[in-house]
Amino acid sequence: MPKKNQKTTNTPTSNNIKLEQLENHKVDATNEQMTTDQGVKINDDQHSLKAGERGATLLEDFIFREKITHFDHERIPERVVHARGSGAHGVFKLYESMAKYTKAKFLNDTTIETPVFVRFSTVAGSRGSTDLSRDVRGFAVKFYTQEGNFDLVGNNMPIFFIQDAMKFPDLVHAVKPEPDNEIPQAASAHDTFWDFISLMPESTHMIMWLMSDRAIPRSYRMMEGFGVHTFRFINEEGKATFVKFHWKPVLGVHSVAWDEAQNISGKDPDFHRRDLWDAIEAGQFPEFELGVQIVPEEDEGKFEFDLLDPTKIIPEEIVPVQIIGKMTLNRNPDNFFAETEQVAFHVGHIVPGIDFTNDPLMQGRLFSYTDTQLIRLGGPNFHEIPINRPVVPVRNNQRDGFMRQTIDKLRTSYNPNSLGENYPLQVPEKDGGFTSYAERIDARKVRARSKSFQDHFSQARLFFRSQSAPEQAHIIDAFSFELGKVRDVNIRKRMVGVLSMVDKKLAASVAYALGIPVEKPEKPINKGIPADAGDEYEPFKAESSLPKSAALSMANTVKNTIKSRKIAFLVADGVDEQSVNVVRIALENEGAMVEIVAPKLGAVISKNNESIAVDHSLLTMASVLYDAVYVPGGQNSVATLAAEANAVHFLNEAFKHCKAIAVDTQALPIISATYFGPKKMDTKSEKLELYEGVIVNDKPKNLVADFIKAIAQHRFWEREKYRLVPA
Ligand code: HDE
Repeated sequence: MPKKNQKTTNTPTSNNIKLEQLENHKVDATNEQMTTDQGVKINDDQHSLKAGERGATLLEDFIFREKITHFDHERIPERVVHARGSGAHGVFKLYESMAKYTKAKFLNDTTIETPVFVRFSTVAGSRGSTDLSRDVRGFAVKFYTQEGNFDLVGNNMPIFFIQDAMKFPDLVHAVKPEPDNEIPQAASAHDTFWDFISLMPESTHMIMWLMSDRAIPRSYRMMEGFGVHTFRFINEEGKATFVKFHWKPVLGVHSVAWDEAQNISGKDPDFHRRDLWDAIEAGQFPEFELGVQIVPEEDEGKFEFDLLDPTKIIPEEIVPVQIIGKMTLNRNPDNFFAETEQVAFHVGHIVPGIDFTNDPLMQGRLFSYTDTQLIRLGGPNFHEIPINRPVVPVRNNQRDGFMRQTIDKLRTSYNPNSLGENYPLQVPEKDGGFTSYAERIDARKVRARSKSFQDHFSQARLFFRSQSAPEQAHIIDAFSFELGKVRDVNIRKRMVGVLSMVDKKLAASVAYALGIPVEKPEKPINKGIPADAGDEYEPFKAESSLPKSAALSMANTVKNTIKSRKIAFLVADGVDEQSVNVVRIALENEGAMVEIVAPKLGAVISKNNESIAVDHSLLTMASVLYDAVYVPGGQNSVATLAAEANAVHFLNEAFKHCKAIAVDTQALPIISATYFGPKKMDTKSEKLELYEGVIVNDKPKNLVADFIKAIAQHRFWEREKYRLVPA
């Protein structure tokens, strides 16, 4: 395991065949001389060539021209969606063979370690936008399998806004900054987005997820991933089975509070990117288990929703998620542009044993991804960019095009041919040649949508009702915030009308916050379907037969670990080093990361004259960048902190965001200085539980167990009801 602060990028590539392949493309200028792109050694990189010291620059200066020209062309277009992302290398290991369902080799053999490259992203913001916007997160995984690349290009939400790819440009135009003033950046809280959404009731289920805390993850390492569409597995006998893919983070699914998200966006807009990078550098490798929901083909019609409808989940209570393997991200990229920016995912990159379905969203995606890479990466040879290359040979008759790297030696670039003995040869199915699933189709060409796609509210309702009380409150707040930013009152009203189809309490609470009445949803509520419904059309009111699904609430997630959680220790001169060390060691033993935060940088001198290095000053860090905070004892330290506005604010904010707070009993004066601290306290009692997750103890050893338990809980949302802190 690499030591803290040691770049994993320097660690050996071990037996990861993709990393070995990438090694061939890497250069390191250490101990090397500077040259031009043509390999000519450069003598002066400081001055352009001039006609005299004070004269004009000469056109013949090929060194200057080359440098500036290259610089002028450094930028490529950012992705039209998912522009901001962060990548990591890793491996995927199968727990149990899926041979019964799929012939994909990487899902058959538990001894194979498949290299992967993952890119997590936000959707709406541009490349330089904040990580913490309320948004869907992309979760794209490229498996470099022995049968070619398989890309699972998913999101952290299991459904999507629209049912037909035809509407994707409309959706994206609506959510992107408005066209006249390019406002707002990376935010859905504006008129055009809600205008569109309020007219597209098929988006209601997705909107519930987007307004939930899932849209503001604590970390890329703590969110689920979903393939969204129903795919097909195909086994050796050619039998097809429907499959939905899930990624489950080993650390559980956790998020931040909305107020916190907005603060993080200012204090550290790279929060998720940094968190992913730092965790990997510290050897706290992010892990995600791969799960599948398997549905026999014969059961396609057995559900109260259509398996091809990407606005629906298959509730886990109906078809359990079977965990089949684990992905571990264990290496940061060496070069952001070469790897994270140039990686090109495509839902159409599949391998034998996996196939598509007729989900109309998926079908549209099959066109879009190559098309977008052609412009973004500049031509048809983007598969030759090192990060995109399969780890198996690529041989075909595709030729030429911008930036072709391969030097094809054969005279023939067509098939059939006799001059080149017909090479490269087609491969029979039994030897691994890809064949498409021979789905029977007998249909008319129509522009239409199946009636089985018309229930837009039952799963939105299922989602809302499956949430814990605090999660429901957050959803109400999120709608109130977003629609509160909408200026057109008709859009607000229309949206509240849509919400009334989901849940009366939800609609009434949002309407109250907006100061408007709940009105019947407008007719026709959906401009998209059905086109010929006319005045007769009433929104379809279906009820899910499942009242609740536990898997939908983050309240039920993994809460048994504090691994990789960041804990701030607030200290000043005179701190009791015992009180620091005991707690620090205990937390670090559990895998947490402790940082010493003090009024100024350098070191603090403890009660017994020990020097304790300070990681950050209060000026540069804020509680929103930590999971929990601890104030050790030591009278002078505590007195300094209690008089330090930034320290008191730090605690107030941590309290407001419902985080675990622990204080040595000696540190109670600083609690008294906060909004949530009682003004008078009985410090004689050994253990005080002030509020949920606020732990006071005069013995560091005793404090530790409660503190660890509290951090593992992630948040004490119950505390929000006090509405104490104006911070
Ligand atoms: Fe994408 N999507 N998408 N998308 N998508 C892109 O491809 C598109 C959809 C997703 O980290 C683009 O290379 C259409 C669903 C991820 O590089 C583009 C439709 C899901 C990423 C594109 C969808 C996704 C993209 C932009 C509706 C979850 C980032 C840049 C039919 C299952 C991949 C690019 C990365 C990126 C098109 C809907 C996931 C334009 C037309 C549903 C994670 O091709």
